[in-house]
Amino acid sequence: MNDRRHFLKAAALGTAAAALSPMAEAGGGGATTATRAGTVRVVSTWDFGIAANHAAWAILSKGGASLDAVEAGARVPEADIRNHSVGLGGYPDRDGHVTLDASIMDADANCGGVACLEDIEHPISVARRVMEKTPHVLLVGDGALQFALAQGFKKQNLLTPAADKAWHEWLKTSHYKPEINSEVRDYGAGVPIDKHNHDTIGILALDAHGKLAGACTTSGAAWKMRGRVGDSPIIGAGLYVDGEVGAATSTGMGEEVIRNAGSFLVVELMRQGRNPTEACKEAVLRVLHKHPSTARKTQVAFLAMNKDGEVGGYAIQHGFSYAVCDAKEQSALIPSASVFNT
Ligand code: SD4
Repeated sequence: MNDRRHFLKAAALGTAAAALSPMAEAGGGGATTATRAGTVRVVSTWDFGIAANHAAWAILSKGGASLDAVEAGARVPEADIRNHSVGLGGYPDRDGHVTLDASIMDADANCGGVACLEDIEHPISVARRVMEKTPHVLLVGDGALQFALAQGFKKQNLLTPAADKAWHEWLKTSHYKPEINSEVRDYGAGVPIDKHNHDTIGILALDAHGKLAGACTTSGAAWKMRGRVGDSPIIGAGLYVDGEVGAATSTGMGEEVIRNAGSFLVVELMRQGRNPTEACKEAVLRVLHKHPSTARKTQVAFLAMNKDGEVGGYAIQHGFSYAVCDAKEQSALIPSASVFNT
C-alpha cells in the first residue's frame, strides 16, 4: 500500500538531508537529518515506526511532553496484532509464553523497565509506572505482573491465534534445546521479515521544551529460552537518554547489544562530538569487532537523536529503516546505512 510510496519519498528526503547537513556522512544513506533551532521531532525504528510517530506527534505538535509522546507511540505497535515482535501478537518463547520487555527514560535520568512480563498488553506503560511509582528501575517476571495488576492493568492472553500457529509450525522442526542464535536463522530464512514481522520498536522524541525522552518495547526473540531477557528493558543497552547530549535505542540481536552497552555507547560517542550517524556506526563496528563471527551473521541497528534534534542510524545488515516525523514531514521512512549491503 502506502509503505513503498513513503519509503521512496523518505529515501529522497534522506538524500536531501544529507545535502543539507554539514555533518551528514559521506557516501549517503543513513544521513543525519538536518535541524534548526527549536526542532520538535520524533523518530522510531522500522517502518511500523511511522504509525507510532503519528501517535507521538499528536502530543508533540500540541506542545506536549516527549515522555508522554514516546509512551503513546510505543503503545501503537504493542496493540497491533499484525506485528509479531512487539506486545499483543508477539511470537512466544519455546514453551509458548509471550514474554515482553520494555523501558522508558527521560532527559533527567529518570527511568523504568519491565522484563519477561506476561499477560499485559502495554509493558511500556508498566515501565513508566515503575519509573514513577517505585524506588526501582527494573521489575521482572511475576513481580512485574503483580505490580502491573496492582496498578490497575488488566490481565489478558497475548498469544494470538496467528502467533500460536507460527509457534506450532516452529515446534514441528525444532529440537528443544538451547540455541542462542535461533533468531539468526529465523531472521535469515525461517520467519520472513516484512512490515509486520521484524523487531523491537525504539522511539526517541524531542519536545517543544527541548526535552528528550525515549522508549523501547518488544516481545524479544521469537522461540527464545524461557526467562530470556534481551536488551530492550535494560537501560544503557536497548535505550539511553541524556538530556545534555542525546538519546539512542537499538533493535536486533539483544545479546550483542547488551555485551557492548550499546545505547549508552552511542550517547557517549555523541558526547565526544560524533553526530548521530557517526556514533551509531562506531557502535555497530564495536559490536562487530567484539564478536565478529556471531555479529556478522545477525542484525544489530542503532538509532540516535542528539539534543538539537539531529537524527541518524546505522546497522550491521542492509534492510534497517527508521521513521522520522516533524512539522515538515510526518511519514518519512529513511533507509539506514549498514556495514553489509547484501
Ligand atoms: C531483543 N532487541 O530482545 C530485541 C528484539 C529481538 O532478536 O527480538 N531480537 O533482543
